[in-house]
Amino acid sequence: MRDKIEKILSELDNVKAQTEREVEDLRIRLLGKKGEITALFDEFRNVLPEQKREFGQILNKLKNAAADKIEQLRNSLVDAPVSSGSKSDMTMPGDPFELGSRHPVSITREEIISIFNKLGYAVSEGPEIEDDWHVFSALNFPPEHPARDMQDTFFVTSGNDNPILLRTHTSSVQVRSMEKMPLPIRIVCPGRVFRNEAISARAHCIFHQVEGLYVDKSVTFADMKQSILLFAREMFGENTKIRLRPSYFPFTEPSVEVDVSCNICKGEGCNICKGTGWLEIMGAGMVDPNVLRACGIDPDVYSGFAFGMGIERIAMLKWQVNDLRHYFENDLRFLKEFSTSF
Ligand code: 2NM
Repeated sequence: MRDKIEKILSELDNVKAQTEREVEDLRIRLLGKKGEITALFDEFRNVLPEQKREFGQILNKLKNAAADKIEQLRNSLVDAPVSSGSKSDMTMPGDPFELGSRHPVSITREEIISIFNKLGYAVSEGPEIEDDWHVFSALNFPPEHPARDMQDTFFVTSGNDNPILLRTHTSSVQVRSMEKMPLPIRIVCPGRVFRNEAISARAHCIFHQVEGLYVDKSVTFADMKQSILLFAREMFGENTKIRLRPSYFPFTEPSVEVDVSCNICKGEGCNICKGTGWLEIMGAGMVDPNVLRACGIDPDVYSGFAFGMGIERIAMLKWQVNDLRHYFENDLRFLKEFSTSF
């Protein structure tokens, strides 16, 4: 019996454990119902009466030493969970967390702006809640123009001679710039605009525009054409061609609609360009002398060109998105399609 006790004591001095399982196995082997120390207590019944005192003491010491050791091993595992297989393994790859991605409208807006930055245009911004003067009157809209109708424009206040409304284009920012900035002016105006329209695959009551304006002495239609061509080549590829069709806007004269050659079918005709080989991207024109005058600029000295495009439309052409509503629904399945762009 003495030998067995000595053996267990020396084992306790040297025992090590890596896991809680090993500690528990040791406890069961020594102190469990059929454990080695438990068995020694059974044997103790047969010890001679005169030796009972001595053996009783060393058996109790052994039992306490075993219990202490097990407690100590368990604590050392809690203090150092890294070495424990049942705790987290710090060598495992971390939980991935998803990075968000930029919205396609933001990506496109920044691409448009950066192209015009290279051509010397600064960015100018202004209020979304505007007055009639900056959205309509200064831009040569006649008093009875249909765009001034409740059907087309969201009004905040009505009734007085300069109602407050949500801007229907960012030309209002250009009016403010012409009123305040020193000449020459070369700016692009990105922003949200609002129109009282039924929502469909092609129209939305809120969308985004970039409008551009260049006013200086002797700015010509040829300057406008070349600037738009440079933009189109940067945006849609170096072989892109442009085509101007006569149009009408109250604020420009002459006015044009600008098409780019379809880079899907290379002009052959496909379902994106509806078989025409051309895609409409913007409106443009020479700023009407009435607009310059309304903004305090002498049209006999200065001239300018302006243009405007819908960002959603440019983004639809860029990525062949067929329904404008995707841009406003924030469906992650759609937004994740653009995650490669920074
Ligand atoms: C367009 C088309 C043509 C335009 C005109 C002006 C301003 F303020 F100079 F008169 N800003 N933007 C303009 C011209 C906008 O959007 C389709």
